[in-house]
Amino acid sequence: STDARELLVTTDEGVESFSPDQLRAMRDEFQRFLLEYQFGLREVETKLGILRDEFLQMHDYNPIEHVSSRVKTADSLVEKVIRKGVEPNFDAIRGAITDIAGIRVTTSFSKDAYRLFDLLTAQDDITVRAVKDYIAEPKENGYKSLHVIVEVPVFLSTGRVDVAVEVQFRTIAMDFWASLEHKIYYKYDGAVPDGLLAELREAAQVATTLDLRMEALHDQVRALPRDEEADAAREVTADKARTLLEALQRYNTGGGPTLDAG
Ligand code: 0O2
Repeated sequence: STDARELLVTTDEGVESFSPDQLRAMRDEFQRFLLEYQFGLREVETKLGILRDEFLQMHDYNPIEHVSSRVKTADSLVEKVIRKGVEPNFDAIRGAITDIAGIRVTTSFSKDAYRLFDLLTAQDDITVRAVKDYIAEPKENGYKSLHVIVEVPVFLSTGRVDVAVEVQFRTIAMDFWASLEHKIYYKYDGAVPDGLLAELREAAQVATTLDLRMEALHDQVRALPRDEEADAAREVTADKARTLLEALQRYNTGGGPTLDAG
């Protein structure tokens, strides 16, 4: 006789039953499996945050517009396991599905996408598992993005695990295009009409042209010599502000009203 609370699962091999304790253990194992990917994301996000802050400090320039990240939902993971015919055990899933943890890095310009890719993948605790450069070689539909699967070590109480994280680098224009294409693709359930596909390809061309023109403009502006007159004016204003501050400090400490900052 079977405990009423047991779960019966029908598989090709017949009917299997799971007790509540077994189900709880499976749930805990699944949660722990996904948690490793959360930690992997955190490690890579920290690395990207450090690169961004250091860039700002050293070059007065922020190469990152936006970072978003997600761990695949259980539903979407199960769907992919079935679609790809992966053995339903954690080791097989770990090996076969490399986008359980995903980060998207949006940059202003495509050279920043490559620069961040180089800086991240050069770090000696990062192992590169695969690279797909859809910026250099866009997909047939016009999709552009630089993808890399990296492995990052995560240190748990039980020891080290190397976690796979997919990082996608793309410009704002590429991201705008990809989000729209994604929505259209899902709306038509994959069967997008030919006319719309052609328009999407054309829009991808426009996005590429925009990227190139914006990058050229940006390079021109950065190559301009600094406006020395404006620098001098800023210096005078800063001097006046300092004098005023000193006068106010003297006033506060009883030195009397000597507000002669000019
Ligand atoms: P989601 O919802 O973003 O997670 P894979 O299916 O991942 O095992 P594949 O297709 O060879 O293998 O991987 P690839 O080419 O690196 O693409 C993976 C991800 O890139 C996709 O994840 C999308 O996020 C993005 N991507 C790839 N091609 C396209 C495209 O044509 N249009 C758009 N909008 N995004 C694309 P998912 O899991 O498909 O989707």
